[in-house]
Amino acid sequence: MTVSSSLATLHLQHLTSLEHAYQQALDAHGYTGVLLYSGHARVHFGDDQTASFSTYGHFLHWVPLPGSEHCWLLIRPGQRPLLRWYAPSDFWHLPPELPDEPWRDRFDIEPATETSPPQLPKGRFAVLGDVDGETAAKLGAELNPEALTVALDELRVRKTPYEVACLRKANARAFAGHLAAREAFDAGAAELDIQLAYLAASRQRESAVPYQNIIGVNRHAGVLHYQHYDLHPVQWHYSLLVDAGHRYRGYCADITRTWAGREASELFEQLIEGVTRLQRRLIDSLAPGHSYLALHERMHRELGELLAGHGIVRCSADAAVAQGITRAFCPHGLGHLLGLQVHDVAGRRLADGSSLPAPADHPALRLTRELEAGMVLTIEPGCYVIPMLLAPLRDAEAGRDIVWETVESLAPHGGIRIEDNVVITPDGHDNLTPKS
Ligand SMILES: [Mn+2]
Repeated sequence: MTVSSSLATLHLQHLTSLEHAYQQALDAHGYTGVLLYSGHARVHFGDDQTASFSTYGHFLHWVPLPGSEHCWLLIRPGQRPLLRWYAPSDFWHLPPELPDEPWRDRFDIEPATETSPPQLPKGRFAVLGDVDGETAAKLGAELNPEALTVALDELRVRKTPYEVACLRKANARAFAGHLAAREAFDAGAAELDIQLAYLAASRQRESAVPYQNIIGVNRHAGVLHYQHYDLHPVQWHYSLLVDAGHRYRGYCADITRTWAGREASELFEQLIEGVTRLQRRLIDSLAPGHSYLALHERMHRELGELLAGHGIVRCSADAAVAQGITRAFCPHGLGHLLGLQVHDVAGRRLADGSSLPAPADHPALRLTRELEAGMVLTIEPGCYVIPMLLAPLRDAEAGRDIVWETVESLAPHGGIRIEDNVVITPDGHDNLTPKS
């Protein structure tokens, strides 16, 4: 067995609750069953090479097979789930093998050498996933009906103990990578070498990470989704921002740390400390019933206090928020739901499916719901010097409240983000990210 017996047992309990929840959702929407497609990697145009690939979340919700392609899972209430497992005879590749784990006994497993879907019995079926209309029509199934998709998305919002255990494990592995990344930076490594140190310590290949790791040295730390890995070490070491995760049985970690380099200013070190403390205060207050939007707004107020307290703005915290100054220093949301997708489903919807959009002045906020026990989410306040966002303030009235000399002194450090992954419990919360 490739998994601990306690996790295997939790997985079986997870399947039991999933069977019940699917039964209710299918009954409520009048379906005989649903066929979930794993998806498959896309071939580049005019080429025989494929892009990296993520298996569909609703498929992974049942089976811990990230990376599996051309597989189908048929769910019918009261019957054993049918897994059509694609394992072609192929001497070019190693044919995939199912792990030897107890969950297999709960499924009817049908090995397939063809990519085609299983035949559907009589009844009203939906097919969910990256499937074309022709295939769905041949199956006689409704393709990605929205109401059912929304209902199944909602089942992923509150995590079972199995899912929390997987997310905790993903966090532990990612964290080992973060420590190695910091060590590599302290030893003078280039961004690419920091990335490689991260991958080695977290034991994963680059194509398996849940999202492209962000390894930003100096000004690159201020590029929110910085996408390159410089090959050459920098001369001056101001800062390192690493936003990087791990995928365990499909479940994603999403952790960010920012470290001061040898040449960092004292103010930047104080700001890292300040953002870290701000982040911990926000985490300390997490419990069911809180509005995530209110927490996001609190982040801005406390960021205003941090800017005022360190002489980066001359105005009050409230004035910094009101004039949009804090939004220029932190244009992203406080965080998002986390699970089988790094930005997990249903963050901006109510349980009944009605939408709960982000407010106009915080369009990037990915989670607008009230917190509930079982939700896993990130808390990731940031503070950056982003020239494109600060430039318009220079000539505006708000610009008079900004101490530009100090901002310029921070610019070579790029920015700061501190991000942990937290599960909401019935009486509070549990931080899944190891302590630094
Ligand atoms: Mn995140």
